[in-house]
Amino acid sequence: MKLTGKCLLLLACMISVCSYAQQEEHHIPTENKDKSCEGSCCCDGNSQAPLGVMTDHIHDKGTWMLSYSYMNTRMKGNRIGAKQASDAMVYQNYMMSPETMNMTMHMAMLMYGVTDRLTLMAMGGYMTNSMNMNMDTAGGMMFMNGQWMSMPGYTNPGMQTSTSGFTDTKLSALYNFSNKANQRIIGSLGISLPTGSINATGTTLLGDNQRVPYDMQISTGSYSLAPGITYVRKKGLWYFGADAGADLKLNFNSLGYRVGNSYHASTWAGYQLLPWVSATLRAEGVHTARISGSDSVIAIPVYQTSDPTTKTSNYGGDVVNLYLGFNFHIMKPVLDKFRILAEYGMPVYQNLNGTQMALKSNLYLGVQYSF
Ligand SMILES: [Cu+2]
Repeated sequence: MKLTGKCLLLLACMISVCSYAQQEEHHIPTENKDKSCEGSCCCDGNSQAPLGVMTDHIHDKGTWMLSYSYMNTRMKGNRIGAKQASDAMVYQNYMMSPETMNMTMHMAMLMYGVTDRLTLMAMGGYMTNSMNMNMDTAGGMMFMNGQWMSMPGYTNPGMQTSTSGFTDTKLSALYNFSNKANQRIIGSLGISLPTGSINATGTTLLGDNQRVPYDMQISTGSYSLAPGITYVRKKGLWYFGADAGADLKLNFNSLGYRVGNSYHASTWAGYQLLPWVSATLRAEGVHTARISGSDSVIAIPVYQTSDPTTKTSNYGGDVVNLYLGFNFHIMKPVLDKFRILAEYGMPVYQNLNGTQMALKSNLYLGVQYSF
């Protein structure tokens, strides 16, 4: 019932947009009809969506875009549900407590306009994860010969581990349903191929070169489908947008588990401060489901009672982030082919399943080159 209503509303919107666009076609003033604005508009100046939204624009037929993005996600401390949890609280159920985690990705993306409405996109990258863990030093615990032993007076230095490798490869198609010059309605469909590793090794309780838990792996090991819809509109120096999408894992991976599906929605507003720079504010909500199944190497009792990141029930949850962004685009010869974008976000709400590391910040930096 609810879904039918939403579909009808969407259909009505699309029909009105199309008929309005047809009416408007004859009234577009000539100065707005420059080549750069045909097919994929809202792209003039800096009126582009913030960097964290990747499905906001398309390219004119036969044109390309190459981009590099740097992405950094930091986590610090723990949460049990929506509440902050101290190490002492984590130690009530586990011998170890994650302290910080740092995820960095270098991502390359290529876009190509097949027609003025259809753009294809491919992306892949290289990822590095690192994590620090504290150990229950109050109990003077030490892990020896496959078990925890009490050693009064002993202070455990904790544990560091890191992994790195090439990520999954994502291929997407983006289609603009809108005819209007000052807005876009882009439907997108992506497929992610599990080219990254789920066998990455690092330091665990059992020593070096051990397979690390799920969050330290580079890939999910599953094929996934990513449908999405993005709306962008420009009005004077302002621009607005919203998007919603999902990442649906299609199969259990070769190690016998499936990372939870995720669903996201965001909305933003941008304002052109100067001809070459605009600022954006964005709110984003993300829901991630739990992991199904488990990796038998990770699901052993000694891990499960020691390290919260080894338990599949400690994955997934809801997070709301607020982002501030800047888009730079200088409309001078040569320079107009480049765009520089930056976005920084922090969570304002997080409610996580079980005991988990809390998100602290997301940073995105990108350079885009159109040709
Ligand atoms: Cu592009």
